[in-house]
Amino acid sequence: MSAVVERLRELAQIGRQEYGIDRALATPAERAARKWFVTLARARNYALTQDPLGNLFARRDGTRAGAPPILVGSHLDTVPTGGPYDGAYGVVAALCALEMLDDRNAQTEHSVEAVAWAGEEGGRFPFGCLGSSAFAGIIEMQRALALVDSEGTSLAQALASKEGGLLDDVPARNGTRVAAYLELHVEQGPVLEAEGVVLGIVTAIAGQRRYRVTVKGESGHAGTVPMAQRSDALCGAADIILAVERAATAQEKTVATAGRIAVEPNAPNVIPMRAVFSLDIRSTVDAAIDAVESALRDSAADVHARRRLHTSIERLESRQPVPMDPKLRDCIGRAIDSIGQRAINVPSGAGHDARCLAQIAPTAMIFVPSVGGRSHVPDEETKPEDLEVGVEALAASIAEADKFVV
Ligand code: HGY
Ligand code: MN
Ligand code: MN
Repeated sequence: MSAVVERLRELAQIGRQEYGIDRALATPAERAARKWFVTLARARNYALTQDPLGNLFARRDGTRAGAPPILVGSHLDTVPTGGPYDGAYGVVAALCALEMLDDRNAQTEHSVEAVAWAGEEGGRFPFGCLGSSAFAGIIEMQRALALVDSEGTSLAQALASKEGGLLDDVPARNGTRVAAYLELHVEQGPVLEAEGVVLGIVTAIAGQRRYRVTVKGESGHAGTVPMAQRSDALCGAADIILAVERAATAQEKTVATAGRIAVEPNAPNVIPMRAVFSLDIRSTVDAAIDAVESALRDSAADVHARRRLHTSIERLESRQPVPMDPKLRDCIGRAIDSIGQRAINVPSGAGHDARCLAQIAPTAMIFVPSVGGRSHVPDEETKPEDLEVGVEALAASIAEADKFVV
């Protein structure tokens, strides 16, 4: 069994729950995954560093002193019911690619660092790609550390804790210079499988906006308040969610999801007085997101008039679509040719740390197929042979990028 397959099986045991894998940022399971990464990297004497958010780097030295490093990686955290490949594959494959360069005595001018970015999923602390956003200067480090989870614990407190915090024996990282960034990831969509192709070169990462929507009404006795006199916050939230669904469906290549909802007082015989829900709207076309957002606002006004409800819409994140670097994509294309493989261009509907690194360095991504296009589910699957081809493509792309980047 290849190293990448074996290691992913091992990593999948860390944070395994009854229904999938749960490794939220700065929890014992996610910290254990970071420790696991350190053990593997230390076995090859890669120099380890971490930054204040828990981003973790394992460096294989290059030959040109002072050259900025090429970073290669992804994330170890998962959604609460995650599968074994989203993020984990890109981190494990980065280490395997460095080892492949070692075993082939392949020197690179640039140092190459395998990276595990902290908090990509944005599930526990409300900001996606948190570690890579801070690294790329998209969010101030202090603002990131001040984010709080649903229990009111700040990221700073979580990272200072023994059970989920920074690793004791890993020195601090200095600086954020990057020559280029490469990320290998499972596609999490159906295109490669449908086309019967093993490798995809990502063209762009979809734009994304995340909101917290609060609908306030009036509670009352479920048995005595006539329907016409109700200001039912949950019914209002349902109207808004369905209006957003209709608006997204009407747009090309646009999706919208209300993935999380909390109702107060959340009692079966009390009319809901408050409903708070998340909204995630994405598209490769920014104007399409605008259209869905205006449908959201129109629907909020409508439920105010019709149901006497008050709605507040908080925009938590707003990301433009991010094109991948054309020259680095060409590098990947040449590398894939050199290993006798074929690739197609494919957009990414999912968000990735690469969209942050693209703000500070030439950045590109490689996909391998997801069985049934499924991800963010426990039965997420990619064939072992495809995982292995991805590592070969990544190692060849590192060598090719090393010749091209400054
Ligand atoms: O939500 C996403 O697209 C990513 O998996 N965090
Ligand atoms: Mn991911
Ligand atoms: Mn994900």
